[in-house]
Amino acid sequence: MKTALVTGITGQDGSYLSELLLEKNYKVIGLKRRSSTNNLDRLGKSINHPNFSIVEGEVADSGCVYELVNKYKPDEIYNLAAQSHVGTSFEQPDFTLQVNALGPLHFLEAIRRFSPDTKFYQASTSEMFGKNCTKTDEGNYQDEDTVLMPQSPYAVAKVAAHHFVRIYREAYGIFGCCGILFNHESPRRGENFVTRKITKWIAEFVVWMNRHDIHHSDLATVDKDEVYIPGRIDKSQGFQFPKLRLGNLDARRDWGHAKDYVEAMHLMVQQESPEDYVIATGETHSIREFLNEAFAGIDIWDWSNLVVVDPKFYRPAEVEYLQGLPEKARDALGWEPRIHFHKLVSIMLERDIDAAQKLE
Ligand code: NAP
Ligand code: F7E
Repeated sequence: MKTALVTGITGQDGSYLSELLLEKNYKVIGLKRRSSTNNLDRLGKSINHPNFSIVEGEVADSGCVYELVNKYKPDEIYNLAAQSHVGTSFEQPDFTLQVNALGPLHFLEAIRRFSPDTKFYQASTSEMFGKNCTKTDEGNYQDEDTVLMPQSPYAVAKVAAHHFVRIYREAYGIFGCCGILFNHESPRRGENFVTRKITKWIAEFVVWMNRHDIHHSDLATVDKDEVYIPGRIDKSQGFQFPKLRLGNLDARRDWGHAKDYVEAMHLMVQQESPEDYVIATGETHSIREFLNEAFAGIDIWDWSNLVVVDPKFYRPAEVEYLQGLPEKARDALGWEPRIHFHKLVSIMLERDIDAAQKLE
């Protein structure tokens, strides 16, 4: 039985990856940082599995990481722990660098010193491409050869980690690989990422409409300049609903489903030699298109008076265009995404509506 240490176990990807590895008969050790509240909600399917355990640890603490790697000497380490919010990285650049760049360095150094046969997976990201894409007559895209041009402290930290993995691979022969994953979402996505923020808002809005007997025809009269969507009875508290406040609606992302993407992580680590792979769907959509698709799911075709563009959610520097070309992963790993944009939006919306209705 193989042992895998998975950092970031409480996050979206950590939860799906732990389920996949347990299905494959791994012993999974999940690394969780100390927290004053219980944040194991996403781990419902793994937590009571006999081959699953949790250890507490902090990836920015080198001593802690060295001790863990030396103690368990796992067959595989999947380093998913990160301050993963790009917007937050502008407010906490120093902390983001410590966790996202030094964290992986600590693991590589621990592997070099104490467990050289351990295989290492690093969660790299499409954010590393930042402003850049490869331009062709057929269209623009990013792949493994596209030059990295990060646009945020988050991305700079991830680029540093990406190069650390390459250097440890070349200098010390460590099996280290990086998955350059484009945005991937799911019903378990954090609520302050744009996709989940939208589907959760719509779900709560639907429940509010039903509770207050608001009909689609009532929405036509909602004033674009109002902060709230008024109810039919009066405008007092409870009879009004705050509009959805978002930032840049024109940025484009290549969105896939996290469940598909954790399979790619595992496949990369099973290869003979360690290499880096772009993981993406190959499609790009704007936030506006995500809004169109999600609102269409509740039969709203014009959402312009329900959504407010709030500069508070703009980033000091933005990544405008992401569209991955996952040809290498398809050819070498046999990996292809099963869930594309339309299905992804409907899965997320349905799950959020279910959850909001249960809370009623
Ligand atoms: P996520 O839901 O935000 O999960 C991040 C995880 O890291 C959480 O478990 C978090 O713990 C943990 N963590 C944060 N700081 C830590 C620290 N100092 N020490 C130990 N653990 C710490 O992110 P995700 O979407 O699952 O993404 C997983 C990884 O892939 C991240 O590295 C992210 O940067 C990268 N990535 C994500 C995407 C995407 O679209 N989802 C795309 C490319 C790359 P708490 O629960 O305590 O906060
Ligand atoms: O933003 C715009 C925002 O925060 C997507 C992380 O998993 O994927 C994720 O990073 C776009 C940006 O994801 C709001 O400006 C508009 O253009 O959902 P996001 P992200 O920044 O792409 C990459 C691959 C990672 O590696 C990261 O870890 O949406 N946007 N309005 C908004 N974004 C947010 N969060 N909130 C808004 O209100």
